[in-house]
Amino acid sequence: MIRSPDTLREDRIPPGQHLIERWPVLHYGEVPEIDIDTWKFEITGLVEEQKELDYEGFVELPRVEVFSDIHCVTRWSRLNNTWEGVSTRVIKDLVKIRPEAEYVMVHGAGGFTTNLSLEDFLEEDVLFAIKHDKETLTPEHGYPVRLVVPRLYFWKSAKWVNGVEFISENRPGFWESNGYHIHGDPWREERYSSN
Ligand SMILES: Nc1nc2c(c(=O)[nH]1)N[C@H]1C(S)=C(S)[C@@H](COP(=O)(O)O)O[C@H]1N2
Ligand SMILES: [Mo]
Repeated sequence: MIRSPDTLREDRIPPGQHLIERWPVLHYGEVPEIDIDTWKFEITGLVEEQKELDYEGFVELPRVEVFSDIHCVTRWSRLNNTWEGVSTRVIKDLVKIRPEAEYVMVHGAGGFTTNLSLEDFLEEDVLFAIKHDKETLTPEHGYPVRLVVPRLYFWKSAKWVNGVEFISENRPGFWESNGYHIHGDPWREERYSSN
């Protein structure tokens, strides 16, 4: 089990956050209906050869478990989450990325996007999760696959993920184009782009 480093802090609640026990559901638009038989995960952009996985291929990949805290920009934090899924490092190793690749755009159903530096994307505690606290993700929380980026605000943890695109320059994703910070470190309160 990989422990996200922020869970080892003496005070685990970032500035301006408060603790909650339940797990709220937050997203733009409707919960998409996903047909697992036609679902695809695409690895595109600055790669030597694009790669596509179906659900069977995805769940056969080696898994990791990550223990992390959730910090939502709307000021709630939920501690002690266990995730199971595929490390972003395993996904990266399925392709040969070009040296110009320095950022990623993660894509979700309905055209959702979120941007990350390659460095943030490849941290040890970042994964494409299929389970939360031992249970398969529910549709509202991102079934079949969601990204989890424990060290950044939770809007970066894209639900209903269907691909990752390697890119050379940083570009804002969906929430980042709608007022949220381009990076989103909760410990520095990188909440909004006016920061
Ligand atoms: N596809 C998609 N993923 C998304 C969002 C969204 O609108 N669409 N919203 C983000 C935001 S703002 C938050 S706070 C978290 C909420 O995840 P939860 O509903 O599992 O708590 O999902 C993130 N992932
Ligand atoms: Mo959010």
